[in-house]
Amino acid sequence: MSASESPKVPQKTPLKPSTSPPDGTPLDCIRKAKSVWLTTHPQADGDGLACEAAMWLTLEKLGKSVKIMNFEPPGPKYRFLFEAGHLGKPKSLKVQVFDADLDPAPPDLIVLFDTNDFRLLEPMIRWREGLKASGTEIPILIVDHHQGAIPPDALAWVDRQAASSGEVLLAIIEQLLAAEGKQIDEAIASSLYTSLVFDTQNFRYIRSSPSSHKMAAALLPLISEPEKVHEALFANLTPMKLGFLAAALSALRIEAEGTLAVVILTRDLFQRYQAEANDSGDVVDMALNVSSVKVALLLRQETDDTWKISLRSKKGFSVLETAQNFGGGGHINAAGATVKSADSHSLETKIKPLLITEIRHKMGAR
Ligand SMILES: [Mn+2]
Repeated sequence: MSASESPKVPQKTPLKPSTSPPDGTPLDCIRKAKSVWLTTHPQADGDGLACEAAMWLTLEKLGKSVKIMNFEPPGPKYRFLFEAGHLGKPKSLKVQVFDADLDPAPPDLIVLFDTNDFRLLEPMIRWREGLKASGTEIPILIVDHHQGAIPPDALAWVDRQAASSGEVLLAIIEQLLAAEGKQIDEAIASSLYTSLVFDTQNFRYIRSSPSSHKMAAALLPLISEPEKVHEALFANLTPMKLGFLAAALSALRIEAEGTLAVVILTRDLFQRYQAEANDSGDVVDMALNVSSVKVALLLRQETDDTWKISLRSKKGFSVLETAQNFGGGGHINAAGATVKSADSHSLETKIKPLLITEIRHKMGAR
C-alpha cells in the first residue's frame, strides 16, 4: 500500500518487537532460520514485491533456503522485479502461490512485508494455526510501515514514519549483511530503490522527512541504470490500459463543492479492458490531482457482492477512520477496506457522509 504523509513526528522508532517475542530479536530470528518464506498482502504492490525480491537476494547470500509465497502471481507491471538480468538480478526469482492443500513443508520463519493485518493472509494463517496445534510453531516477522496493532504472536520491525516498507527493510538488510562481512549489491539496491520510488510515487509522498532521499542517495551509487526502475514502474501503459483509464476517468464524479471525487468501477469494466485490480490505483491518484479535491473514494467490485473501498486524501485530511469504520485500515492519507454489499449505491451512501464530515470539519478548522 502506498503511503502519503503522516503527522510530523521527528523521532524514529525503528525497532518495535511485540510483546515477548518467542525467539529473541527479529534479527536473531532471521539469523537462526535456515528456511524462510517471504510474503506480502494480496494484490501485492511495488513496495511489498520489491521487498520480497531484496530480501530473497539477501537471504540467499547468507546461504538460506528462501521461497516467495504469495496469494497470487505478481501483477504484470511488477514482474520485472523477478526477471533475470533486469536491474542486476543474477537469476529469475520464482514467486509461488500459497496452497495449503499442497501440504507445503513449513519454513523456520515467515517474513511478512507491507501489512500487519493477518486477516489478509488467509488461508496461510489458518494453516499456521493448524501446525501450531500439532506442535510446530512458525514465527512471523512483520516488516512494515502501516498503522495498526501488531498481532500478539508476531515479531515486528515496524517504522510508522517510514515512507515505504523498503526503508524499514534497508536497515535490516544492512545489519544482516554487515555481520557477515557482505555488502548490498546492485540487485538488492535496485529492488530496495523500486520499493522507495513506488511507495513515495517518485518522491512525492516522503512523510515530511529527508529519510527517503537519504535512502536514495545511499542506493543510487550501486545502480547502473536507475531510470529503468522509473520506466518499469511508471512508463508501462498499453493501449488497453489507456482505454481502461479513459473509461474509468469518464465514470469519475466530483461532488461536495468540488472536494470529493467518487469513482465506481465494476467487474465488467476490468474484464472489458483486461485490467488488473491495482490498475485502478492510477485513477484514484489522478482524481486527487484535481486541485479542489481533498478526498477520493474508489469502489471496485471484486465479486458479485464484494467491494473494495479505496480512499486517498490530501495532507490535513484523514481517511483512516472511515476505512476502519468499515473494518479496514491503512494510512492517514491512503486507506481501504473490503466489504460485502449487494450494490455500490447503498455502499456509497454509507461512506460519503463520513468523508464529507471529515472534509467539512478539517476545512472549517482552517
Ligand atoms: Mn508500503
